[in-house]
Amino acid sequence: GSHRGQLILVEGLDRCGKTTQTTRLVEKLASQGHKVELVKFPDRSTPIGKLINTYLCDKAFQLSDEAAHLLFSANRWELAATITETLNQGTFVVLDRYVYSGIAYSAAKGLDFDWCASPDKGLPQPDLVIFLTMSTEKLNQRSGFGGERYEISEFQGLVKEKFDKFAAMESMRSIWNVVNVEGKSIEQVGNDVWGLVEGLLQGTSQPIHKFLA
Ligand code: Z5A
Repeated sequence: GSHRGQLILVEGLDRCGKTTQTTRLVEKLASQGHKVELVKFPDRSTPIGKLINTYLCDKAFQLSDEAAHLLFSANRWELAATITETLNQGTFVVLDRYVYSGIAYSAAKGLDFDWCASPDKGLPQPDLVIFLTMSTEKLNQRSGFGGERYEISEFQGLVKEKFDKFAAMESMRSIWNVVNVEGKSIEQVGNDVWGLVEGLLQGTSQPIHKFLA
């Protein structure tokens, strides 16, 4: 059969460079003549995305952690059919955050990990996950926060722990790749990312896998 595009996800802790790297990757793929689209989650332009944007920006807008979690997942389901169609047309899709962020942040707030994973079950599973990481100590320096630093660092540590659960999962083993960005320039991280993507450029005849299904 004909080849579909690959679903490539860049995940990671806050301010590790996900947006910088997904933007660069899409530009590089396009400049080499590949059809490619960038999808950033949360996508704040959709009906549910607009609610998420209000939740993230307006502290007066209160939502339970559970309700917020379900909105982030619903935001991915809003775009799932479009992503699938795009891949099937032979176009690559590069994702900036996805299900792993959704589960890691909510579980770090104290929600049950499996409960968090269940609304995302069945979403298109990435063919490649590139997880950008660095020590929470260095991350803290990049974020430039003052008095709240300790709390933020503690939460980031919890988020990191939850992300690490995926790295250990059998179903993720073949797709999960860690890139340590500590002390590396944007170009150096870009080279590491390209090294992982380079082997996938012909697309694939594999069906799109479903997350945790
Ligand atoms: N969230 C959730 O709870 N559930 C979900 O399901 C999803 C998300 C999808 C907003 O996400 C919040 O939503 C987020 C998770 C939660 N909560 N927090 N915090 P978002 O993706 O919209 O967040 P963001 O603020 O746009 O992304 P980010 O993580 O803060 O940044 P980034 O994309 O990883 O990094 P960047 O913008 O590319 O770079 C950050 C800065 O570092 C920037 O000034 C760069 O120029 C600089 N940078 C980048 N690379 C380097 C290197 N190599 N060296 C030095 N400096 C660098």
